Amino acid sequence: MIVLKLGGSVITDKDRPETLDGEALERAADAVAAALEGGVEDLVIVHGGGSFGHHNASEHGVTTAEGTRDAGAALDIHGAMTTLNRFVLSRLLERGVEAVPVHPFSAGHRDVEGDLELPTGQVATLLAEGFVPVLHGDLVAHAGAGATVVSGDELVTALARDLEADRIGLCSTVPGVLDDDDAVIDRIAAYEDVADVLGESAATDVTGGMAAKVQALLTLEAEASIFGLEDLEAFLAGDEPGTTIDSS
Ligand code: IP8
Repeated sequence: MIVLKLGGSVITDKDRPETLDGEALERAADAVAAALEGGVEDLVIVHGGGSFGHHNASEHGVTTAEGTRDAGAALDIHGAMTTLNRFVLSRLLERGVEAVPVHPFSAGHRDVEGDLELPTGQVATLLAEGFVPVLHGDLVAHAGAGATVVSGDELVTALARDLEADRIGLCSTVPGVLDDDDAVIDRIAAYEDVADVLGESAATDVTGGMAAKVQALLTLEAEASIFGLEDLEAFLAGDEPGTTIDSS
């Protein structure tokens, strides 16, 4: 099983609120459709927010830790993400991909510690029935805090762990994890390898910066790749483009 994250900044125009990067989204959808036609099975897609969701969340002061108990605010943020999800689904459907939505707001929650609980039975069953489940960064109920943001990266980690993914791909705006000279680092086996480039600690990096991504991916059994849109097809074909993160 492959978990593929399409970065929000890849598929939207980050500078303009609620604007797609239509060309990039179509390119990503083309690559997914081609891979499925070429025999790839069991693909779960997660997309981020980019210019959808983030500005709504910041207008309402909502983060992964700071919640809201205002239903209007919750609907505003969740609604922006479901709007983007519709666009992603429609580009996939147009290409014959059997893509269906799974909205984390209706499925998951955080406990009082902020730890994410995400049931995955529906995702596993959809996969077994031949669908391509498409999840997205969203809000989730958060014990003691109302509703808080769940990022696409957190969903990727939870899905990969629970469904025992074979491969994880993060399609990003950069071609991989970059070193001080902006060259792509080929392989990361331990955080110490990159601590001087990415910073010693990812503790303050809760919203999906590279340090947090790498640290989260290092905790997983499966090999993960971080790559740019130009390498999505290669990743889905089984190559290891960009940076490979493998702690095994
Ligand atoms: O772009 C963001 O998901 P991300 C979700 O993966 C919201 O961090 C609601 C801002």
